[in-house]
Amino acid sequence: AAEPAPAEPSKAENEKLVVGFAQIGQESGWRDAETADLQWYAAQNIDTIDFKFADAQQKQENQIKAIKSFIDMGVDVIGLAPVVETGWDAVLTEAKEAGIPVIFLDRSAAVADDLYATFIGADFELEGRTACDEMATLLGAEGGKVVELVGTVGATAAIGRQKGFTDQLANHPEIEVIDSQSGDFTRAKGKEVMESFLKTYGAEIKGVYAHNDDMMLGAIEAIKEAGFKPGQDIKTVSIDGVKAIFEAMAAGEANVNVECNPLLGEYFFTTAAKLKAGEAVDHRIVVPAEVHRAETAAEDLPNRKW
Ligand code: GYE
Repeated sequence: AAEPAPAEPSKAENEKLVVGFAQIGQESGWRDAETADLQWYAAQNIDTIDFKFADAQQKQENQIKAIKSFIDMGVDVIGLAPVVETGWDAVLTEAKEAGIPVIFLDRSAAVADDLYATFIGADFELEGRTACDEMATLLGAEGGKVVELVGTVGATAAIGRQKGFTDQLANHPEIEVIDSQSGDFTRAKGKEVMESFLKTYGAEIKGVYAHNDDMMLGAIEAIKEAGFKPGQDIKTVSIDGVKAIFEAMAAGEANVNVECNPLLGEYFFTTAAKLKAGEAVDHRIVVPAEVHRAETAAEDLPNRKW
């Protein structure tokens, strides 16, 4: 009998777009959605993309190790979500010397312009200013005291979200931020910090601004356990747009969400392909977003993609 025809040879490895991505970890629902979207996009394009994914478990040193191993492998493009903004010069200089372009995805780093090709991500200061305007609307003419749950200290997303909100307070003198503490973008720490805010300030607190939904979801638990009604006694504004915050809004336990889009797979890989081909890309690619409020949360819920 004739031998079966050999399977179509797969595209030679070196013809594929080989991309390494140094992910931060799994601190939030937002980041899980981002990772899932990157992996989904790569899987859809398995014939043309070879995706190497590293989870740094929240540690910068692990991200640096991952980048070094991507350089050793000779990948075409490196992606990095810098956990904090500083401490990247040495490893990014190595990537540059190896001729490998670097994409900052979802957060940026404080380095010279020639150490990275582009930063793809949201406008965090705009998110912060928007959050402040929304808080002002929720608190009305009377205004009130607000506490702030800050993201990871030194992270672009935390720096910008704090600055935007603080700058915008100039237009809302009736609002006062009485305390700001980091909850590291996690639900558990958000709850812990909110518990301590409630112990210190109790019924004085009229609003909570959280740099992400996970911290707000923790804060909502703390508020309920302290005997207050989140969404009523204490108004909430948080950032990201994960399903759980839409559920909380639909249940009347949260008020406003400023969306930040984690579905960055297409942005990331199409930009990486251009870089491999030697095409020019914008040095800053802003991912747009929207505001969602409790009033429409129940309708919005079935359409949420993350
Ligand atoms: O908002 C937060 C995550 O860097 C934009 O990081 C990202 C932020 C996101 O952990 O939930």
